[in-house]
Amino acid sequence: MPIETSAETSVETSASAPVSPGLAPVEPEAESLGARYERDGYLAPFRVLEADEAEGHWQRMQALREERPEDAAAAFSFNPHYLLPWLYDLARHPKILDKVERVLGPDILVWSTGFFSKKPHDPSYVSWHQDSTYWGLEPPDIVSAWVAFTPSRRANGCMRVVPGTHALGQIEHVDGFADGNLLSRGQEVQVDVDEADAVDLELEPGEFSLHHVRIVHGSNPNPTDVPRIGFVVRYIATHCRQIGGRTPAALVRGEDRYGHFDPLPCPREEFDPEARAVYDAATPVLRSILFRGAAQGPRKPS
Ligand SMILES: O=C(O)CCC(=O)C(=O)O
Repeated sequence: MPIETSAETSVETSASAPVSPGLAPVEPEAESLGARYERDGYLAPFRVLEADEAEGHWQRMQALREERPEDAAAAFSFNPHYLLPWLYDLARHPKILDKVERVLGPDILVWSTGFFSKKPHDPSYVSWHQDSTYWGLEPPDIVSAWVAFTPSRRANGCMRVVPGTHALGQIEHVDGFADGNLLSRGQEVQVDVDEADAVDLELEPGEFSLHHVRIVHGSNPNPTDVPRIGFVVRYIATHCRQIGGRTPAALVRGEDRYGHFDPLPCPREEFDPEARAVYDAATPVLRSILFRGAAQGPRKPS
């Protein structure tokens, strides 16, 4: 049982943590974050971007949808960091990696990224699920960072987690493919989730949360005027293996002593041809892993 300290009861929310000149980072925080993550399966909130930087990213997304609608739709629906340097850079941002390192250790790869977007008055939702179900990765030393580009609150359908469920092991899921479900297969856990047990991970623009690959989580529709846009980065420890195919991953911290993944370089510019070639080769392999055994394939990007 972790010993409760003041560091454990107030998770640092910004880069403004007190730092004494000449002193190394305060190690007790590292221990307490690790213990809290081990117990709850999530950590939040932390800040990675200032609010205006997050707004800038959201505006660049909207501009790209105007300038290059097909490229943007494809990229925003699957692994945009392969094609957009500013999202690759966000995925390797030291402020996120400093927290990820606390829970995965020093050697970290980015395996994938994606968006979970809900427009104003959007009925889309995310069914209760565990990420580990179809990713074909083991062991489950995998954590996702959910970065808010817009406010993400209970009112507009923020992500919700059920603390402690990461310790239940892999739970059976059924694919629903329901309209409005943002998950690729509309998968849902086959256990009753008591809504009263769920915690809302409310975030302001530029903040992020971390969640374990096995935690049960989901989200409700957005009935408000405020869009809810989240950029998700899935981090794996370098010892993880991909079952069912060889895929790329970006080494973002430490050393890869295992070589289970092909290196993924940062694109030199938006949609640069070399990056696109890597994307076009990797995407069918990844989709075949994610849709293994499914009754239907991926929906078209919107
Ligand atoms: O954004 C959401 O509502 C769900 C996100 C999610 O399922 C994930 O990041 O794993």
